[in-house]
Amino acid sequence: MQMTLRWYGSKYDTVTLKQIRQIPGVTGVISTLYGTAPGEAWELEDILALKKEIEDAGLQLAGIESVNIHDAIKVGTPDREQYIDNYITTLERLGQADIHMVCYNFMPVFDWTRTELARMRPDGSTVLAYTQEAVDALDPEKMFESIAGDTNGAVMPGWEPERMARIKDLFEMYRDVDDEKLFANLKYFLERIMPTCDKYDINMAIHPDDPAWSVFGLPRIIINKANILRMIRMVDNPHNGVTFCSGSYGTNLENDLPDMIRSLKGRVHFAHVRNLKFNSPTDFEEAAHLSSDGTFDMYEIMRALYDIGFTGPIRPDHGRMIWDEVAMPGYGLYDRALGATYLNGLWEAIEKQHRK
Ligand code: DNO
Repeated sequence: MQMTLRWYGSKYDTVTLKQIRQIPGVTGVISTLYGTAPGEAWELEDILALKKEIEDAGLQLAGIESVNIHDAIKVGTPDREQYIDNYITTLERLGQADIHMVCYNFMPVFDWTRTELARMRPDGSTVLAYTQEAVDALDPEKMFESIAGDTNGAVMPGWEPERMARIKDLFEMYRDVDDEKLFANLKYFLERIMPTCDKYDINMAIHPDDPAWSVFGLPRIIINKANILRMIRMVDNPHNGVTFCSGSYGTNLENDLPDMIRSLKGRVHFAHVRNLKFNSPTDFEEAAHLSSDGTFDMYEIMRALYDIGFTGPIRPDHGRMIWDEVAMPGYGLYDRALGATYLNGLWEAIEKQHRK
């Protein structure tokens, strides 16, 4: 595996490439062309400029998170052809730039969903949190406003204000889309892009829906072992793979995370590893990465990744806000650096134990 950190680019991130370079064992970053809209074909020169900036700082651009999917593709409207063509152009240019991992998601309307961005924990750190009760009491159109005050001035990926302004229309677009339609539209998209992925050796890594259940009555399909295996098999190509995100699949306590990883051998192209602490099955908060701070056994998660021979990029996921840092919720420097170091430590121990 290659340890990386997500980086939002010098225009948007409070964390610098120099700081990332100084975290022991972190050799790459995961980034994207922030400022592009879903559906646009990316320019090769913009991709190369991002790559050069990262390489000049002594790091590698280890993959893209995300190349977002236009809603026409998820809904399956006739204009999806144009947007798939644009997606293919972007993939070709990424391939030409020698980039081989692309993370994306297939969530309708909302990307990841949290009801609090700064819940205080007993140690004074703040974390992202979710309660089903809060979601049930909320008008979906008010979702964005309800958390907007806690973003520390950052634009949250997936929650861009332009997108939230169209929320009513988006809900209308998805009115007739159920799980089966969403699966069919995902299959159609994957079949169209796989030849390009084969040509340029690009691993597509679908991100799970977070939380791993339907919110506001919208269909959500990338939520559990049965569905993810269905997705892998319906387009049976090694480039059709997953982002294994422990914090997203882990929102549903019925998901056995190490078992899911083992069942996805050869198809885990990217890993997001973080821990959650449950106060009840429908109330959870993001904990430190350390197993004892939350609910998951992080050693078992890392061991499963090791056992399947995982070689792709991995990143600590959302961190707590600690030491008075002011940054994008979940994406400060300090706690993610602690997370990377801890995950590297687990990996070293597992590797050495295995060699004995
Ligand atoms: C949240 C992230 C997600 C993820 C996308 C992938 O912090 O994990 O926004 O990047 O769902 O497309």
